[in-house]
Amino acid sequence: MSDFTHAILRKPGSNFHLGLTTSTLGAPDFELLLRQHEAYAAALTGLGLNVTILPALDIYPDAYFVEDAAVIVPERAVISRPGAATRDGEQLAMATVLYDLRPLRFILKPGTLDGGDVLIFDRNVFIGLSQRTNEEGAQQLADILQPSGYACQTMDVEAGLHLKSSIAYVGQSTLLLTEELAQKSCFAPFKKLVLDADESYAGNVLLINGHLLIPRGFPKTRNKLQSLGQPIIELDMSEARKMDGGLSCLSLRF
Ligand code: CIR
Repeated sequence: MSDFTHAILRKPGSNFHLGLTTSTLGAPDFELLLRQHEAYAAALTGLGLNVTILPALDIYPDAYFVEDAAVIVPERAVISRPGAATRDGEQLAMATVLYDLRPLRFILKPGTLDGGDVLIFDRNVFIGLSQRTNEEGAQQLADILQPSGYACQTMDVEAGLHLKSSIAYVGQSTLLLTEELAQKSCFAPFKKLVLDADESYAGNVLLINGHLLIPRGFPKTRNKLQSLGQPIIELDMSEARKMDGGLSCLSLRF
C-alpha cells in the first residue's frame, strides 16, 4: 500500500520524555519535536493527504507514535494490543477514532502486537515477533487478514525495536532493509536495497503517493534510493529518534 488519502497523527504531549526509549542520543527537546512533527504533518498534507491531528494524550507519553495502535487495510482496522505495559490503553483511544472509518477487529489477550511490527505492501503482510509482538498476537492478525486475501508471514526481529525499524517497502517491488533481513528467504522474491550498517536508522522510510519520505542525515541511503527515480523528501527526525521513533511511527496512513 503506498497510495493514501488520509493520515492520523497525534500531537506529542509535553511529558513525551517520559516515554520508553533505549536511545543514548541525549535529552529530547519538546519545542523542536513539535516543529519536526508539524513539518511531518505538512509534508503529508503536501502529498495530498487529509491529515487529522489528534490532541496529545498525556496519560500515555508514547501515544503520538500512533502507528503502533492499529493496523489499517481497506477492508478493516485491527486495533492492536501494545506489548509495553505503559502503552496498553493507547489502542482504545485509537479505536474510538477508527470506529467510524472501518469495521474494527481487536488483538486480544494474551496476544500482543504493535503496528510497528507489521509491514504491508500489495497483499503481502510481514509480521515481526519482537519484544512487543508475540506469536499469539501475530497469529490473531494473520487470522483476521488472511480471509481478505493477504499472505501473512512471521519472522523474528533480532535487532531494533520493531520489524519496521529495519525494513521498508520503497516501491517497484523493492525493499530497503538491513543486511541481516536481506538474508531471510521470505524476502527472496523482492529486489533489495541494503542499508549500510551505520545508517540502519534510515531503514524506516515512507512511500506515499509516489514520493519517498526519508530521515535527514543519511546520505548513503539517500543515494541508494535515488536510483529508484522517485521524488525524495527529507525530514528532520532527531527528537523522535531519541525516543526510539521513526518516520512510520508518527502516523497511520490509509
Ligand atoms: C516505544 O518504545 O514504544 C516508543 N518510545 C517508540 C515507538 C516507536 N514506534 C514505532 O517504531 N512504530
